[in-house]
Amino acid sequence: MAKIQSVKAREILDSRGTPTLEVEIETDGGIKSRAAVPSGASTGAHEAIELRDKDSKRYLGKGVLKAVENVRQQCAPAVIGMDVTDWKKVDQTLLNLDGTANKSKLGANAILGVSLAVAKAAALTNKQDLFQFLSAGKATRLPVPLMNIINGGAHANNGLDIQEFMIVPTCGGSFREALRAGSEIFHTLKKILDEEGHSVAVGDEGGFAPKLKGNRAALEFVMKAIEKTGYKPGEDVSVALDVAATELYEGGKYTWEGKTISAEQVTEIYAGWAKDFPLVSVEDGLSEDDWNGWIHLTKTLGNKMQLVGDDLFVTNPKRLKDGIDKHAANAILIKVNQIGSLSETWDAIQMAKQAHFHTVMSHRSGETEDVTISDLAVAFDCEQIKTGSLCRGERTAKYNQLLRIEETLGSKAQYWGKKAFSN
Ligand code: 2PG
Ligand code: MG
Repeated sequence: MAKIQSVKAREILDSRGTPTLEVEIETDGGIKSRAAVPSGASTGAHEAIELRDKDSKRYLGKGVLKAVENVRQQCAPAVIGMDVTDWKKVDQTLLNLDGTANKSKLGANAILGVSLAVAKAAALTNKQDLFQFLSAGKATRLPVPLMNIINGGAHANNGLDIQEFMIVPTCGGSFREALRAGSEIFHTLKKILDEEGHSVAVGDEGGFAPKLKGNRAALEFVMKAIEKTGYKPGEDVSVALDVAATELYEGGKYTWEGKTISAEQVTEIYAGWAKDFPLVSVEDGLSEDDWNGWIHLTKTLGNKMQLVGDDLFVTNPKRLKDGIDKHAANAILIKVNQIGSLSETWDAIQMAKQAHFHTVMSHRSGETEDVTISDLAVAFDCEQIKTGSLCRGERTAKYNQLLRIEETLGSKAQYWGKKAFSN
């Protein structure tokens, strides 16, 4: 048993230069841990509340000093003295303290910072890595990375409707080799874009953000890069999208490359692309409250590809249950700050697994150097992880942590590979 002795919080900057919150825990055994909270741009309406100061005199209203104060004044006194290894009980204490359905009292950022720092302190107390502690030493599988090499939507200003064009290296038999494939393709893409006179500046998640003719053109560039690097599309490396379609939705319709179209028409576009490209996964292909559209999409394409609910589910077991019951989507994106505690993240993953939904651990577009999600992906046996492109330190930090985990596992390590997409 190790007791929580102190809980500190501070305002730091995320990868966009916007404030976010960091929490530090110290136990009576002298263990210290630290966790930072990520932040989204294309946030779903049903996410837990990220508390911001709205004081226009500081950080354009985006300061998080209120959340910092909530950790210091409310969370700290409630959890000091508790057993740090009983992280679920600590989480429950925080949830009770907040008492709201969407964490609007303390802020999901305040609660999550404490929740993650406690889990890390617990692992250190047990002299284990976080992934080992959370899986009771059982975790052995490394997730397939969905690597976002062309950025659009809310993450770039290049006019592309679709937010993320991702490569999916299932080849190589290990995470390390899959990462190499991703990096090589990323560099080839840079060369091709440059040769054709396009910008190779990057967006928020480290993918290139060229001004292209449209979504199909972006997919064609990705395909060219895969082939030119020497990988077989569909065999070694596939393609995935995060459409973030909530951002395109208004009045029951979708604005798509200047036209207004229905959910059925959007579904037809994906069906067409699935014929032309090795498209294995589409995330948020439709908007967060377009349940009828999602049901149609899942009926039409659900047996051909992975359909991931991000804004649709917001890592919330209640919304996920609706999706499972309605046969909407067949996979869930997992973002710790959408729900705001580690325990509830775990609950969402368990529910997804029982329903045979695939799970994709995910970063946010606003990240920090904190690499907790890499450990969570392995600990909770998520088939896939989405953590950006092959540049920008806050993205590569997560890949580098997965390399360390794979090395720690040694001969026990397995790579999810193609199985990550099978039923
Ligand atoms: C998403 C994420 C992460 P954001 O939509 O999946 O890629 O973006 O954090 O801006 O919501
Ligand atoms: Mg998304």
